[in-house]
Amino acid sequence: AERGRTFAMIKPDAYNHIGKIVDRILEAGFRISNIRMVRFSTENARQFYAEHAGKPFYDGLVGFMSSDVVVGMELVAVDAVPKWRSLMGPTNSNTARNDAPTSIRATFGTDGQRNATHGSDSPASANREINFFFSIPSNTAALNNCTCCVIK
Ligand code: YYY
Ligand code: MG
Repeated sequence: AERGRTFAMIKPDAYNHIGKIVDRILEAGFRISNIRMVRFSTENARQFYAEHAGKPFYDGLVGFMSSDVVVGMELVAVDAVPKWRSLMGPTNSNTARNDAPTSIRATFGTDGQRNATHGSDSPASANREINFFFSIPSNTAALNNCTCCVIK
């Protein structure tokens, strides 16, 4: 088996669980080789999920993904792509609670849209997603303007 990389992202609904999710990633033996917080514009979200354009859930997904900040990570491990997808669990968090009750999506997600994390589906997707994510221009104003949490 060879070491490879994948792209992981903590979605807006899991903002309050960033630390716990990063802990699970490290405890599972991944190396975090890059990490960044970004607020997706609508256009960023449309591009990131371009493969789903035209599907009934696309507009809702784009709105959700641009509703608050995300944390993207480049993860390195042996068989990184399937290893991270297995740690996340099934796409729908309700399915995850039945089929993989200790998974990240079972623990921190809500439903078929608000499912806490993203993971690449292949090494080619990982390359594309890492290049895309770490090339988004920084916008610190957007990071400070979150509407769903209160700065104490
Ligand atoms: O790769 P993964 O995230 O597990 O699922 P995809 O089929 O690629 O869908 C991407 C994303 O879209 C999913 O994480 C939630 C959302 N979504 C949705 O809102 N409703 C669906 N019926 C299917 C997917
Ligand atoms: Mg996918």
